[in-house]
Amino acid sequence: MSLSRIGRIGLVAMMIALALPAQDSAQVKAETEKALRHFDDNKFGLFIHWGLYAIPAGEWKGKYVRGIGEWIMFREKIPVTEYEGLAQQFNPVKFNGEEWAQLAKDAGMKYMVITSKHHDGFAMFGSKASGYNIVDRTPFKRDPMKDLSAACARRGLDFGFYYSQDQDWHEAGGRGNNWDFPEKRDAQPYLNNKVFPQVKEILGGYGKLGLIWFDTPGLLSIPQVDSLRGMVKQLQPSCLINSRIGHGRGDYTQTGDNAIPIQVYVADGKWEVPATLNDTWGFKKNDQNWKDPRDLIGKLADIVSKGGNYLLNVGPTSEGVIPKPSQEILRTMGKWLAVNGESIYGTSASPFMINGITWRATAKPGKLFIHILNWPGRSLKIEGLESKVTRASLLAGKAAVKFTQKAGMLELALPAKAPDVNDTVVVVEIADSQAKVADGHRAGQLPARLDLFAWESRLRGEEVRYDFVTQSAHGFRRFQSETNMLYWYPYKALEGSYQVELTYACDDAVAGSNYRLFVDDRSKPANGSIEGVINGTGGKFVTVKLPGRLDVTKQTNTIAFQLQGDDKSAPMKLRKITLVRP
Ligand code: JFZ
Repeated sequence: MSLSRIGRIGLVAMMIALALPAQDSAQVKAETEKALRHFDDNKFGLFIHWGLYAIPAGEWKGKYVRGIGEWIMFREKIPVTEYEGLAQQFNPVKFNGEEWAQLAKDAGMKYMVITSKHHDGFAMFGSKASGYNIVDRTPFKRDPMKDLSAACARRGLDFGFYYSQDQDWHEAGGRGNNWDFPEKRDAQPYLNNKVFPQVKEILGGYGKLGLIWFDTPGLLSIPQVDSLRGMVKQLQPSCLINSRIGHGRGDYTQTGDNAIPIQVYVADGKWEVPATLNDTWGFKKNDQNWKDPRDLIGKLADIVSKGGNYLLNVGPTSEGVIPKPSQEILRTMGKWLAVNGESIYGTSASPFMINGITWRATAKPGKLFIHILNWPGRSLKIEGLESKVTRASLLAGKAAVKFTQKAGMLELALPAKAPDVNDTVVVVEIADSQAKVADGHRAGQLPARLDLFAWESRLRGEEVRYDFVTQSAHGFRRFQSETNMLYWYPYKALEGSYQVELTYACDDAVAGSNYRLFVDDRSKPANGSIEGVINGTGGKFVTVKLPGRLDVTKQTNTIAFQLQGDDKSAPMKLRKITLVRP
């Protein structure tokens, strides 16, 4: 992985510049690179957020609490002494590690990551370093992580732990709890007495760990983070560390939650998208906003075509049950993967730039897998392929697909209807080991007009919905503390100044709200924004040119769309924005 080597050289240069002691040995480097290749082949994993927050499950003192369930202690400023009481009620009698591991296996997942300690500070494993743990404080009295890690090992699933290293609302030295503890904190005693010993415990007691998933790096210093990294690599050199350890000390990158880069993204090494099946990580009893398996299968193909892994989350109940809808969704994905896995596992990213939502490509030597996500009818045209195609066939059932190829245009003859509405994969065999793609079509380049569809965005907010029939999102509600919106993530792919077009539909009766399309975050309109009024379209989809320009830089994290002022036009249907190079 040459590109991650670039990252590593940068890291080493930085370490030398700062004269830091912790530097990976040759052995650690070699083991890490091998583990990264293995991790890259895995593509698909199960994330599990499980903790005391599954008891309140999104409700506190009879009141519904908006937002992600595992943050309830923070949102409600629940005193440590009161939150601690939850431990006495935590009794997951229905927990069965074999069943959880088997679900991951049935879903076609290759690895599992579970919360050993989330921001609430409660250890979900037997810890000697802190009495605030599942064995010592709950009626359950057992360490479920022992069962789970063994069940994963038996099935050949890589096992990893999430560990919140900086935020810990249970400790004065941890970050985040300013309702029980003074604002000023000293992190070092907390690190020495809790974090370092617990990280040793999770590395020592559960067999070989595929990875450690740190989170929300905040105010830990570079030397503190280096100690943490050094400790992990000393105990298990092949254990991967994610980027949320902070200060660029990870082995691979996390995108934001549910955040998918809009183009092929391989410049900064391996990455992973952590994502939810509904709108929470930890269990919330009222959250039934489940994603459609078709959406998730498409997102898996999309992410893999761009070079990433997909880490999909479930939030088990306090009884130890993974919600039924989550199980059903994952098993549906597993059925698709059982037939089409060859087009996902062990593949490399698309050699083509991403343009539209009709198809994506993944690759193996001598082969392209064309994932058809939105059925184009009897013909699919793929522009820019210069390698000679020798054969094309459906991956499911192996039936041959007729094709023609002339002047850099491959045309596949397809059935009128999608054989698999989730993602029909066509295997295109080529005469070259690596596909040759013409200038203007290659990954890393952009078309003159770039459509950013609602399907490719992150739907932010509990009321936003996507509709496959109209290929649009709606439900742009506004609340006092938050606003529903769509986010697109450029990940360095999009530098430029663009004219923008908006494709949407709005019934006249609900027209009139103001909209805002902007880059970066809500608070600073740094790179400017485009604002205007949502006019009625008689319910029909129209494309309108917006005034002004949108400037996107390498540092731009997000492009976002939201309503402003009132949300009368919330039911409007937004299909896409188009960035046009002037
Ligand atoms: C963090 C946690 O706070 C959350 O509870 C959950 O565990 C999630 C997986 O990770 O939340 C984040 C962290 C980083 C970003 C967004 C949410 N980010 O970088 O966009």
